[in-house]
This record gives sequence, structure tokens and C-alpha cells, in this order.
Amino acid sequence: MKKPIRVAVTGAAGQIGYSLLFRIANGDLFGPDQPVALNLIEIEPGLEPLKGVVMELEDCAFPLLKDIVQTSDLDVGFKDVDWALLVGSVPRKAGMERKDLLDINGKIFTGQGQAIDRNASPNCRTLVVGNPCNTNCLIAMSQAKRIPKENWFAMTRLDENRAKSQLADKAGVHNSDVTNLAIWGNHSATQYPDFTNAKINGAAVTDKIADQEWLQGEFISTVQQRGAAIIKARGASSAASAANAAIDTVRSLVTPTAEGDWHSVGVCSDGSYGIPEGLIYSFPIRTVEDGKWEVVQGLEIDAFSKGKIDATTAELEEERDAVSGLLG
Ligand code: NAX
Repeated sequence: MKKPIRVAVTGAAGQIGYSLLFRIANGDLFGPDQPVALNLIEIEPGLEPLKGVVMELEDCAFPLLKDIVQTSDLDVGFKDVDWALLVGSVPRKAGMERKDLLDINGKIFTGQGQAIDRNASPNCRTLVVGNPCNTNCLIAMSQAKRIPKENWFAMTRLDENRAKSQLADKAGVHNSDVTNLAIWGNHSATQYPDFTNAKINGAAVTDKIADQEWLQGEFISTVQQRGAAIIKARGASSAASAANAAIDTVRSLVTPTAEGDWHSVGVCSDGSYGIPEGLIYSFPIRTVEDGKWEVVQGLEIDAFSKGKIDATTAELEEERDAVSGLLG
């Protein structure tokens, strides 16, 4: 019997948690032969609804789920965890400036980074989903010096999946025919879904979709604004698709990437493509083996892409500067 992989999830009683936990327990992260244990972390008011979620997890009688911890104590929650999925954060409310949001969440992620540093397994990997996820990840990483910088990730996979589905729809192909789609930069409205290096059935997207104006305009803005469109239609922000993207991200980080392809995730920049070192930045990433990844090198960045990449880089630098007091 394999030892269970212990996964912490913060914001476990929230909307994304409600989709995510059942899929983890079902084996969607690490496969059908790998037992899992769940450390579910909530703030005090979330503990009561969390009890209900745990009852439902129990009622699924998942064969792979070996243990469930429910807590608001970060030292208990991150004890010996192999993966930390940081989903919980404070949403932006009317009248709140981006700076206020960075401040409020910055404090949460300072504490969580320190608790991961004190308690998690030395090789713990962390995926930050809670927004602003790149900068929250930067803050947590800066507080956890014991954990390697390569183990910190911010989620941009939902943006990649959205972009693939838009391109597939436009080209009249299935979304699995679209590959090599990198999201550059921030998980925000400045992110750049790079169609110039993406492929449809192995050919350049620009060979399959002649409408350059659509690619440079509506395609990008649809991906950038998709979250807002879902809130407008559903009356609530994306949850199942976000949980699905978190699952995709972890799976892609523990499984070697298919030959010639890549996936998108925010990682600590090593200076590739001139992106300032240390920013948590979404790049095209290849997973070499479980625990080892690299930034795909040598992609052509044309003038249009450069402009977009510069804009999202500038935004991330501003965010970093705004939280400089919280960086350890
Ligand atoms: P919900 O408001 O439904 O749930 C959040 C949960 O987190 C709540 O149960 C709350 O009690 C808990 N929480 C708040 N502060 C906490 C803390 N300090 N420690 C532990 N738990 C805490 O939000 P949900 O829809 O689940 O979204 C969660 C986060 O994901 C938000 O920040 C949201 O902006 C972000 N998203 C990120 C996406 C991405 O692609 N990176 C896409 C989807 C989503 O918008």
C-alpha cells in the first residue's frame, strides 16, 4: 500500500473547494493507485460549513481517501503536507482598490507562507489559486526560506484552457487539437495568451485562423475578460472550471509533458526572456519529471507579443513594489 500524499486546501468550504475536494479524493490528481489525505483549512466562520462538506466527502466512501483534517490552525493544517493548494482569499469588494486587496491578502499569505515553512514536508509544493495569485504566491514564497523556490506556483491554467477553447471554437476543431498555448505574466486582465507560438493540429494558429484582427483583439480580450463574463452570467465566479484547472496544473507538474508541447503556470522567474528574476510569472513550462520543470527556451517573441509581455511584466512589478513591506 502506497503512503498517502497529504494535500492541504485552504478556503476548503468555498465554491472552488466544493468542486476541488471531491476530485482530489477521487484520485484525479495523482491517479487511481495513489491514496490521498486531505488537510482542510478554513477561517473560523468557515468551519461549520466545512463540516457539511466533510460529511459529503465521507458519504462518497472514496477508496483512495485515507484521512481528513479540518482546522483553522495553520500549524495543524500544513503539518507534513506534500502539496498545499492555497485557494482561500478575501475577494475584492465594491470600492476596494487593488492596493487594498493586495494588502489584505498579503497578510494572509505571509502567515500561510510562514506556517508552510514551519510545518510542511521539506519538498512541499504550493499552488496559489486565491487572487491576486501571482503576488500572493510571491509573498508566501518569500516567507518560506526552507522550501525551494522551484516549488512555488501560481495558477494560470484556467486562462490557458479558456484560450484553447476559444481558438478551437474559431477554427472549428476540438480543443485537444490546440497545443503549445502559453499564458505569459499575471493572472489578471493584462495576461497574454500567446497565439503566435500556439498550434492547431501541429500547424501555426495563424495558418489555421486567418483573421489576424480577431486574434490580436477579440480573442485576447475574451480570454482576459472571461472571468467577468462568467460572473455576469452565473451570478458567481468560476468555480468548477477553476477547480478543474487546479487539477490540470498539478497533474501537469507531476507528469512529464508530451514531446514538443508545454503548459502554463506561474513560477519564480529565473530571468528567462528578460523577465525580472524573482517575479512569479506565467511562462511556457515543460515538466521533465515529477518535481523537475523548465521554462521553454528559444520561442520567438514578435513585436506584438513583446508589447503585451512588457505590459503584464510592468503590472507584476508594480504589484511586487506595492507589497515590498511584506516580502521576507
Ligand atoms: P469563495 O469566497 O467561495 O471561498 C473562499 C473561501 O476561503 C471561503 O470559504 C472563506 O471562508 C475562505 N477563506 C478566506 N480567507 C481565508 C484564510 N485566510 N484561510 C483559509 N480560508 C480562507 O471563493 P472561491 O470562488 O472558492 O474562490 C477562491 C479564490 O480563487 C478567490 O480569490 C478567487 O479570486 C480565486 N480564483 C482564482 C482563479 C485563478 O485562475 N487563479 C480563477 C477562479 C477564482 O476567481
